[in-house]
Amino acid sequence: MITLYGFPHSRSLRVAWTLEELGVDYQYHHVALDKGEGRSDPHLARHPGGKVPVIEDGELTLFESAAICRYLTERYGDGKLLPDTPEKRALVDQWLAFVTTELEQPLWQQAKHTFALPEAKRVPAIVPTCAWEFQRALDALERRFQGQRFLVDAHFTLADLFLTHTLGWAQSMKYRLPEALEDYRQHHCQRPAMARATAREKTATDAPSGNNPAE
Ligand SMILES: N[C@@H](CCC(=O)N[C@@H](CS)C(=O)NCC(=O)O)C(=O)O
Repeated sequence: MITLYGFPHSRSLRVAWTLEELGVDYQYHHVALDKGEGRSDPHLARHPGGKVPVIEDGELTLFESAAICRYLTERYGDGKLLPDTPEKRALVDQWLAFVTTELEQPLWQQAKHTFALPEAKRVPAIVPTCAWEFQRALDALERRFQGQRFLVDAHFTLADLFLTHTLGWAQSMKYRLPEALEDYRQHHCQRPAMARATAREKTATDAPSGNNPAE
């Protein structure tokens, strides 16, 4: 069975959501990043940077949320979450790269310099530049987004899953999204698989330590 190593409200939700969309069985291992568990030897053996998400699937250990979700859809998707032509799959990859490099990075920089980094490492003066960069990426997205329900093809793909998740970060960081994008985000957030993934994350987090699979 697949094991997902994750932490609530992090990028591991993308993986849990993908697994739920695909209907693939998995166990969720909560990595207590807030207690330094990411830097433990067992976790550093899974991810050299001590981060989440990571999955184990048989002999394969894989990190990086986009690579993991892409693998899962290739391996277990059976037509779900990926279009059926190379050209359309390339467009999904384009949006995955756009979301994880252009859109997410300014948000993540802002989060790091606001609360995520140790206080002594934060540079608060960078925050307005992050906001400016995020707005530029959002403007670029808007130039291509015509209020459609899906980014590629006529059904929900990984591109929509990643964009919805990342727009959720923006929304929780108090950015005001253009109405059409906020409508798109809210619509996809209502997918039952997203609710199941969030519930799964919460159950794993609330479980007393020792309920995780053995290290
Ligand atoms: N590019 C990576 C980013 C992974 C990442 O930064 N994960 C965060 C949680 S969202 C983490 O584990 N942070 C712990 C740390 O930096 O020590 C991905 O998409 O998987």
